[in-house]
Amino acid sequence: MYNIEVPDDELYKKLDTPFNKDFVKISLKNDPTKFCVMPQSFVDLDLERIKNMEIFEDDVWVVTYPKCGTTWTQEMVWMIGHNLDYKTSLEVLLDDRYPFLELQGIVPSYPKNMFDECVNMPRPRYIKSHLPAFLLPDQLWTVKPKIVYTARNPKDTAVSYFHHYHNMNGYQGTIGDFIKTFVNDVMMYAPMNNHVIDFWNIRSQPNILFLFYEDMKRNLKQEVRKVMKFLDKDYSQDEIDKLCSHLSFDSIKSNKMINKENDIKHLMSIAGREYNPEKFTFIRKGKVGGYKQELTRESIEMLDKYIKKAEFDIEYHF
Ligand code: PPS
Repeated sequence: MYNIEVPDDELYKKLDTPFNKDFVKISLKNDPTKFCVMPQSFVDLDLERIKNMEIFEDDVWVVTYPKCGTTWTQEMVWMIGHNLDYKTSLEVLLDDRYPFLELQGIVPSYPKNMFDECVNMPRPRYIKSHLPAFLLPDQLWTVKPKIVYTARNPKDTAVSYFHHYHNMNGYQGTIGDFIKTFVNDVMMYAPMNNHVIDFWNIRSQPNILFLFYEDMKRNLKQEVRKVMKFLDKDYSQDEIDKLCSHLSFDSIKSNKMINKENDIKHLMSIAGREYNPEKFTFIRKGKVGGYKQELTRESIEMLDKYIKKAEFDIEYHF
């Protein structure tokens, strides 16, 4: 079903970090345009078991390309799906309420078997993944549980991904080099364009809700209402206002159940580095258009070309 290719390209090697290395290009044998770059450990651990995973119609998935507002979307969807259960939300880590399916495949030293965690969750299961559509479980497309997909403009996504890679994964290269790997589709989870297109093309199916990070920034209440409708929930205006405060940038940033502080500390200690919240926090800037302050003209042009290359009818709001 798949071709697993070990790419002979210097750019891939630049991305090796203590957490993710030995990247391979996984493609569909009968359609090589469907490909994704992942570490070999993902192939060894997760590829087959995820493909064959049993899906239930009451699952609620959040799927995104990395750094598109996954965590924010997860908390919004979880709260709306759980009758605004603040008590549990404030007591249980989001990563335990909404586990990350392929985390062990991409970080093999991660102490939990995340696949088993997801499989064995009490139903309805809430599951996060960054995998592209063609690597997700086959049964997703027949059982059709609810899937919320969030997209973000690739320029802010790439910058956010750089900071993640630099601070959490130990990437030593420059931001300019990172953008090169991003637009050349050799980044982990690349290509971003195809990732988004595959969900954009099925966005009108009733079990898919396609959101934009930028819309959440501009009018969170409106996006909350979309999710309520999608999950058949009804809350009062006051409840929606309270939820939007809970989901605000400052609130998420200071919420230890959501801001991944412990995970970052753990990952950085494995890499022999010290966590310093003055330098990096997972909930970092939370801006639309923040790339303008961080990228050179050359990198912006590269990303503009990359977006154009996709030739889809999505208009990103920068
Ligand atoms: S990951 O690692 O892929 O799961 O990361 P992900 O959660 O997708 O993306 C992290 C970025 O989302 C921003 N974020 C927010 N922005 C605005 N408002 C709220 N409430 C919020 N919560 C998370 C976070 O700051 C990261 O973006 P950057 O640009 O790096 O700040």
